[in-house]
Amino acid sequence: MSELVIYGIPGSPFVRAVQIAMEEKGAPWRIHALQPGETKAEAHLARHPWGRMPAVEHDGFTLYETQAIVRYIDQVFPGASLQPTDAKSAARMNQVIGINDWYLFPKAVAVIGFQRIVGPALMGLTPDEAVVAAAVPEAERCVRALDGILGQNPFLAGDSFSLAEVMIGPQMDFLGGTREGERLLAGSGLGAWLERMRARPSFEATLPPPQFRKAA
Ligand SMILES: N[C@@H](CCC(=O)N[C@@H](CS)C(=O)NCC(=O)O)C(=O)O
Repeated sequence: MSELVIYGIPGSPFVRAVQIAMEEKGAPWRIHALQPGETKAEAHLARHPWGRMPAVEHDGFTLYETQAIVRYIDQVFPGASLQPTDAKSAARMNQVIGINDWYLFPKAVAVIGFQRIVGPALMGLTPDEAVVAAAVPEAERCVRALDGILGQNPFLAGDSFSLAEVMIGPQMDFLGGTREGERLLAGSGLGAWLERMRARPSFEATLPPPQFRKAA
């Protein structure tokens, strides 16, 4: 089985989603690590016109956009399926992936995570407290909505681990490394779910570098 090459900066939640999907499948992968400025360099723009990460290469096939990548991984590699077959659970999984891509990442994790973790760690920036405070209501809405979707189920789409966990897990882990995320998750079902995800071998095998795990 040929390995999947993942282009990105280790520690990025979207890059980690791909790593987690591969670990869950028990399939071979390696990171082609990019330096922070490199996502906008010509070589990477040829892989990803928006200069984002991850982009992947498998058997000469190239792909970007994380949800397309993890769906491809699930189809191509053997192992337990990461997508439910019944319509309602599949719809729930897709709903959660939509929440991730439209609300959780762009409006909450990207803002709070940059201010608290990425900016200070990579650029020596001091968090702008007003920017963080403005993003907290959206983070709270996301945590509340996902907590409601989880309900009493063990996983976001119901009974089994799915691409909903693959996509949301690394984002929540990243957010949970900030004081705002920690506070929002404390005592919630989603917080307990995150602890269970953190204990999975696929999450343990893909831990971000220490400076991206917790805000200073
Ligand atoms: N829609 C894209 C979003 C990917 C994305 O925004 N990745 C972030 C890192 S978590 C990124 O590339 N940031 C670098 C940048 O914006 O320059 C996907 O699903 O892959």
